[in-house]
Amino acid sequence: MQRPVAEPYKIKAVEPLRMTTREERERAIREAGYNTFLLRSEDVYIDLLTDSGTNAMSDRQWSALMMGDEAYAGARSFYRLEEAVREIYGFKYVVPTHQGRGAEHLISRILIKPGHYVPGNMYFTTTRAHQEMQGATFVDVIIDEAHDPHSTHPFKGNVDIAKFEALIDRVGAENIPYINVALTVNMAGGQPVSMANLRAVREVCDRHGIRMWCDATRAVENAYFIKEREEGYQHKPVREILKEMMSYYDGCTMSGKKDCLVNIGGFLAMNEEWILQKAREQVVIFEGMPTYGGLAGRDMEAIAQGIYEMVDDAYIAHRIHQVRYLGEQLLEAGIPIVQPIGGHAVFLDAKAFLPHLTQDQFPAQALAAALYVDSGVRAMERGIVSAGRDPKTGENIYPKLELVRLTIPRRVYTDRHMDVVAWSVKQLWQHRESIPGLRMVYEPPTLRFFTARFEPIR
Ligand code: PLI
Repeated sequence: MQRPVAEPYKIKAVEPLRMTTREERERAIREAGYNTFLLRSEDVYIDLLTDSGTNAMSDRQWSALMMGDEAYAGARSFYRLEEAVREIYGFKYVVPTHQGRGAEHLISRILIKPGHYVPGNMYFTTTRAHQEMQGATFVDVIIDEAHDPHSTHPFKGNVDIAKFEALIDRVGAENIPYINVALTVNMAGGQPVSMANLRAVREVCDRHGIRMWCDATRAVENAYFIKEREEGYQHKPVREILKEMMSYYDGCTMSGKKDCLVNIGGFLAMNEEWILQKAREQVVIFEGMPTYGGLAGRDMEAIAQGIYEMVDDAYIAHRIHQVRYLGEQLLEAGIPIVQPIGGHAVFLDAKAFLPHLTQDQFPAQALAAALYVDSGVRAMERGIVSAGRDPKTGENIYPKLELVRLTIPRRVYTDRHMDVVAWSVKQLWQHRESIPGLRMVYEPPTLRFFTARFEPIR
C-alpha cells in the first residue's frame, strides 16, 4: 500500500464554517438569480467557486506583511518582489498590478493594434476581453483534444502547431503581435502544456518574429505535471522546471492570487526594456506608481514570500494530489468529469451529467445551482454563460465544453472536506433527472457570467 500524501502543514488559525438548512439555501439561490457568483459567502459551506485569492497564507507570509514598506515610491517591498520574480521566474523586469487582469490590460494596450490577431491555447475570459477591447481577434490554437472531456492526452493544454502556422499563413506574422500560451489551461480543465510544446512554439515564434507571452497564473501546477509526465523531468525540482518553462517566453502576465498563495496582487514581467518603459507609462494611469501598481507594500511582501513557497516540492505535490483525491472519488462513482484531472479543479461534464437539457438551458449553470442547494457547496459555471457572445455577430458562442468547476483553494480545506464534496456530488448524480434547466432573465453586456440572473424552467 502506498504511503498517503497528507497536508504538508499544520493549521495555526481557523475560520468557522456555517451549515445552512435546505430552505435557507433555496431562498439564497433564488435571491442570487441562480448565479453562484451572486451568493453571499456566509451562506456557503464549502466554497469551491475559485482558487483565486482564496489561498491561506503561511505564518511567514503573515509576518512578511509587517515588513511592508508603504512608501509611495521606491518601496523596499517592490525590490523584494522584483528579486523573487527574477530568481524564480527568470524575467528581468517586473511591474506590479492589482491582479492578473491589470497586467492583461497593460500588455494588450502595449502590443495590440486594431485588426491584430492574438492566438492562444483556448481563451480565458478576462484575457480575451482585454484583447478584444484593443481591437484584436482572439484565435483558439489549442489541440483538438482539449475540447474533448474524454480525451486522456497528458498535455491537453498544448498549442496545435499546425493551427498556429495556418493562422500565420492566413493573416501574416506582422498582424500577430504575440501568442498567448497559458499554463495551465483553466477553461480546458486545468490542463498542462508540455516542455516539448513550449520549445516548438518558441521555434515557430523565432522563425516569424512573433513574441511568445505567458499567462503564468498556474505555471507551478503546470511544472508539476511536467515532472510527473514528461521524460527527463522526474528528478528535477519544480523550481528548476518552472525556470526552464519561463526561459522560452518573452514575458508573462500573472495573477498572484493563484500560484503565489496570496489574496490579492499580480504583475507583468518581461525581458525587453522598451516594453518595461511602456508598461511604466501605462501603469501610472491605470494602477499606480511603477513600484506599487495598485498594491500595498505589504501585498508585495506577501507575494514575494509566496513565490518562494509555491515552488516547494512537498507543497505542490500535495496541492495536485488533493485535487486528484476529489476527482478520483467521482470517477469511481461513474460521474462524468474532465480527464485527466487538472491542477486546480475538478470539472464536472454538465452535458453528460444532465443530458435532458439543451445547451440553451444552461446545464452547467443549473448543475452549479443544484449542487449549492443540495449541500451548500459553491462551484462555478464554465460553459455557455462564461463563453458569452461573438463580438461581431452578437450570437451566443456554443463551447464544446459545458463544465461545472469545483475549484480547490490552496491550503484551505482538508481532504475530509473533499470527502463531503464528493458525497454531495454523488447525491446529485442519483437524482440528476430532476434538475431543471434555466432561462436567463438579465444579461450584462460583458463578462456576463459574473452578474447574469436566471430562473428555473418549470
Ligand atoms: O483574476 P485576476 O484578474 O487576478 O486574473 C485573471 C486570470 C488570468 N488568467 C487566468 C488563466 C485566470 O484563471 C485568471 C483568473 N481566474 C479566475 C478569477 C478564476 O476563477 O479562474
